[in-house]
Amino acid sequence: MSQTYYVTTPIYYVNDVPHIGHSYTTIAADVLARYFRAAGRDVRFLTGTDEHGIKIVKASAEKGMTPKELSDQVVVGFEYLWKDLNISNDDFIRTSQPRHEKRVQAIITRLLERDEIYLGQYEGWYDEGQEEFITESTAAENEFKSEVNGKPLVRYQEPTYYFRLSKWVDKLIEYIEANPGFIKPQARRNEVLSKLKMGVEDLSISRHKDKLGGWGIEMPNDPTHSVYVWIDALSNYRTALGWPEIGDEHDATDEKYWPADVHLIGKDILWFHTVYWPAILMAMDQPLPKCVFAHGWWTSEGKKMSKSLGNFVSRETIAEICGEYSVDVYRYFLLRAVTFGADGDFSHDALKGRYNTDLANGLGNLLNRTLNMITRYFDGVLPAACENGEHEKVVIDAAADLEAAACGAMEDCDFGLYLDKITALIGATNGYIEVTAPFKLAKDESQRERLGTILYTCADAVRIILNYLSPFMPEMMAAGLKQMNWSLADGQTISDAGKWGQLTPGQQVMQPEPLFPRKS
Ligand code: ME8
Repeated sequence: MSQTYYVTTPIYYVNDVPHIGHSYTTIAADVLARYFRAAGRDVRFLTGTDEHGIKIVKASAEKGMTPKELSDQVVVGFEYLWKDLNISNDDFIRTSQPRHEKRVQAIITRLLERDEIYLGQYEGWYDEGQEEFITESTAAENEFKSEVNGKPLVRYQEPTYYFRLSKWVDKLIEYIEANPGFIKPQARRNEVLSKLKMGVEDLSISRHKDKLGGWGIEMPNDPTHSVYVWIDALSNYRTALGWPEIGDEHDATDEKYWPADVHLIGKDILWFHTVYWPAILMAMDQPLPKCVFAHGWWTSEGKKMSKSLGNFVSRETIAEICGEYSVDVYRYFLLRAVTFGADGDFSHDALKGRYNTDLANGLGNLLNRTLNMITRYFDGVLPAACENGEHEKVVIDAAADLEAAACGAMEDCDFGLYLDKITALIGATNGYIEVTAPFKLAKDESQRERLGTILYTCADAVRIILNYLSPFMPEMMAAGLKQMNWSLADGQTISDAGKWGQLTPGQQVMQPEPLFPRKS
């Protein structure tokens, strides 16, 4: 049985349309899923939508729709976007699905049975945009406005069920300190630890049903209350795997994938994923996810994205970008432009610059030059490498370095390191062509063998580069590998294919068709 790999994205709210931020997390998850599938792991990749909560109720009322109608409409936008961006998710969970709703009730029942939930009275501030309770001191610090969207906080006063979160704080701190890889990047881990050490109150986990117009998951012990949307939403990572068992056809179907290898999230929802979710799992004696990775925030053209500023990168804008460059280039850009974990800015200029430097001048040029020279000097038949010397060693070492680093980089969600190793190999191979000057050797018949060695070396380096870039740019890399007339053998993993010397001399390659024409 192959080792499992379970990657998730946040489930996105349906009160707003999909945009670049959502696409970022989902593309990152897709790259991981594609990489680990190619590495021979048994992968589960989950995404979906978060459809309950006060903000969906309000957004639908503003549009004169029911929450269900709004969800059904917006979910289509997400599904289309994922299809357009070549997202290979194995499941798409909607929190309004019975498979999820019934299991959330089963989770609450377990917590009730363990006396982890009690009835109390809530009075305090609530950020309806974030669906988050805000303490008196934080509310005052932010002038009683949302830290995220600046809208006024709302005063809530109602009987509510509480989860005994405070009871788990010491265990959580202990766990986070003992498991340095649990929260990444490290700065986020430190942030959570210091906030936890300041003390945490019990968590209100129900809402009076009237407030939600009946939309939400009913508390199994009290029909007048609905489950707090974050408890409902976080549970999706387990309910989608058929846990807990409730006697339907989904029972335990995919439980082998738990614990998740990584929950990818944006930094805005770090606390929910690294405090509420693990505490709930601990309270049920369940294993915790291996890692929660919080990436940074995208602005657009130097400013926070907003529809009124005209810099909102919507699904339509993404479609335009993909039309001009290609889906693969968009995917590559998002993960190459900023270190995963840091904030980034999207701009058309940055995209064009990156495209021309990395793809047109770097990779595209290397592929074209290599295939052109094989076509011109050897009638498109790949020559053999005879003797490798010091110049070949530079390229072969860069390829070995990539092969050695790739899997670890992906385990760490370190797309930057992974792509740096690829860029280094592209640079080494382009540099190798400059130094060995095959176009000069081609004029000298006595240098045929040497010329063959050089072109074989370039071709194998290109093959390895295309192989390793496939999770990022699946379609364009497949087109490149087709030009090279090479494909993975049955059962061969991405790491097997990353080893040097797998092209067969005597094999015909195709005339190059530029994959990345330069943009002016
Ligand atoms: O928070 N830059 O849903 P949501 C980068 N339903 N990433 C961004 C972004 C930006 N400007 N804007 C959004 C929710 N994101 C909850 C999650 S999970 C159990 C429940 C991405 O629709 C990023 O991944 O507000 C962020 O965490 C997520 O969208 C928030 O999506």
